[in-house]
Amino acid sequence: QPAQPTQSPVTVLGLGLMGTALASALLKAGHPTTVWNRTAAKTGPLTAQGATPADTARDAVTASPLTIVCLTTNENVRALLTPEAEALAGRTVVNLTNGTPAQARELADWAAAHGISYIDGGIMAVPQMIATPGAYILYSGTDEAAFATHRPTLEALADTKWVGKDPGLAALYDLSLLTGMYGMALGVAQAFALIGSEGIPAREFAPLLRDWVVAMTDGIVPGTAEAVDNDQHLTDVSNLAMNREAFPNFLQAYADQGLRTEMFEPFQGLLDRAVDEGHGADGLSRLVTLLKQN
Ligand code: FVH
Repeated sequence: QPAQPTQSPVTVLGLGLMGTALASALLKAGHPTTVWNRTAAKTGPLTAQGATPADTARDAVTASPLTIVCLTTNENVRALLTPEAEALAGRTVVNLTNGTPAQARELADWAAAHGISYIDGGIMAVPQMIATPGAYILYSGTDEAAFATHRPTLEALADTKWVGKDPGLAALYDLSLLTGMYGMALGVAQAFALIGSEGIPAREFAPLLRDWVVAMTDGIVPGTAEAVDNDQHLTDVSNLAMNREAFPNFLQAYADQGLRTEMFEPFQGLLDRAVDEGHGADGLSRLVTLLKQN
């Protein structure tokens, strides 16, 4: 019987909902996994799955060539890793904590100054999706060779998408994708509130709303991309002047139906500015340029 290839050891720092899902996936894929969490009790379920709990973060990072860290914020990551710089030298840190491009670049500079390979990541999944089809994680960092070395391990978590050597890129892609999600979620919330103001059950309205949002997304995303890349925003479909005149009806209807208008008031302001600045004949893609600060 041929011997099974030995899986590479990994350390996971931070065992919140996401860190626990990551460590569990690594264990299921056969990786010797060392775990550490500020609140030690959270190591229990993973220890039962075969993980090795470490008493200190230092013990944890020295147990493996690769440390995956997933805390609440990058401020916490910085505070946790700073005293461990020497122990991490010559090893790789993959930081899957949500953060900004600037934070990722700062952590990468700190790591480079201490001989640590730093890869930043953005998880495009909720914990329940880890190690299931459809989940993926964005990665970027100056040391692409370190990513190549650890890619087989990282594949145990989710599909890997390398987005470039600038450490800030994974966060940029992550926040941009989540921005699209939040925009959609806000619209969906207002739509359910509006339809529900007349007692129509959300469940009854949901199929209509879902199909509408999917169809609009299929049209708007590629159409906006074309317009932005060609810097050509004129439209014969639905221009900003028309939208500016129509949108007060929406705000009025929200108020008439007993709803708050705070979420969509800024949109009226943006439409007003677009038309006032001479873009009335353009489509909604023009808003992309108007969102830039001068
Ligand atoms: N959960 C999700 O759906 C999203 C999916 C996309 C990625 N996000 C980001 O992942 C990071 C962690 O999220 P999480 O869901 O695991 O968060 P929590 O369950 O709240 O766990 C937080 C862990 O962070 C530890 N921690 C907090 N502060 C410190 C600190 N100063 N020093 C050391 N560890 C710290 C905390 O430890 P404890 O409270 O248990 O002691 C947890 O292990 C996050 O960036 C999401 O945006 C998740």
